[in-house]
Amino acid sequence: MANIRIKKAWKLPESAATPEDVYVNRRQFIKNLGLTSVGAWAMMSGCFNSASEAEPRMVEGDVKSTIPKPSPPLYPPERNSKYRVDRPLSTEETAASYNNFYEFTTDKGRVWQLAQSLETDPWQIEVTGEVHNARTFDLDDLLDLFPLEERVYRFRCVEAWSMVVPWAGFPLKALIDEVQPTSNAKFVRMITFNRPDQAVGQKQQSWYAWPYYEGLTMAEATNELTLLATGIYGHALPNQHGAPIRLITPWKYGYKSIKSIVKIEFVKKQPRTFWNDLAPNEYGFTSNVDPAVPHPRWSQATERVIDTGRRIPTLKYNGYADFVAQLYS
Ligand SMILES: Nc1nc2c(c(=O)[nH]1)N[C@H]1C(S)=C(S)[C@@H](COP(=O)(O)O)O[C@H]1N2
Ligand SMILES: [Mo]
Repeated sequence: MANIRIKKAWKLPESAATPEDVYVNRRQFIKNLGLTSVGAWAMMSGCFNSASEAEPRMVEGDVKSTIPKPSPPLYPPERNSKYRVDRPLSTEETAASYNNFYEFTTDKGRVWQLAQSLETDPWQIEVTGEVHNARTFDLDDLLDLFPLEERVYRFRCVEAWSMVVPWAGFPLKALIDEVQPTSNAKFVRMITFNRPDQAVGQKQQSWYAWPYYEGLTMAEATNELTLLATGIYGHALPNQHGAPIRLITPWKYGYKSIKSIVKIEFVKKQPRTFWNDLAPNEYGFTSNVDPAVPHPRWSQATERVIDTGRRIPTLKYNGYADFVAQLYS
């Protein structure tokens, strides 16, 4: 009896869910609310109703209306041809209308509409913890300090879709050199905004452990591939890609590439991460792309190119073994 009710109650949210979250969604929701009785389920349906009353702000028009214009002298930055990919670029409209950004919705096709309510200017990033020069930067301070470059990278989501896009950004290492970590700093922890008033998914999907948090080892953070991206396709990031600044670690599954960062903290111990806390058996801390290690619910041997739907073989470290394999030997 209780089982039937659970299935029913989940019918709606699950239809909108993605492979990445479909299981944890249900499990975590039940765990967090301690839902064991029919009474508790009645309470929950009340919370769904009130959530759906708050109409999220949506943009009119098509995805092109959400894409910023190039704005010299910053955008477009010069392309660094050291980082190239032997596959065609994804089209900008495809990449900008197929996103994971749970702060807004789990529906990849609607993130671009809902994410426009995030206010990204002004924006500050606090850099703190085990560093000699702890400091809060305005986004403009970072753009003054660190020259942008364009890099074409592969991008691979754990859900087995992939794209190739030109990011604009600067190496995270440049910021690390600026703030001077102490010898105690062994890991970097990064955190996204917490603004349920601007992010309807944070408001309505309260069972997630907002704000989103991620982490890297110092060796990963200072690897030359690791970017703080502020732009894509020759202009500033549109909100759906994590404006105004997000991480890019192209050899790791996409969930490591935390969006809309507000805090970077240098710490002694391995930090916890959002997806690992939700489903430790499915999402690890390191999370390197590896075709030989299946996700518990699907193979990682191939990936679906978002532009064509074609499946291609997945490469170890997403094709970046030359840059990062030595980190894991
Ligand atoms: N703050 C935050 N960062 C996030 C996510 C998220 O839900 N919230 N999703 C991650 C996942 S699962 C992926 S695949 C990428 C998607 O980046 P894109 O939408 O720019 O392609 O963002 C990552 N960064
Ligand atoms: Mo992802």
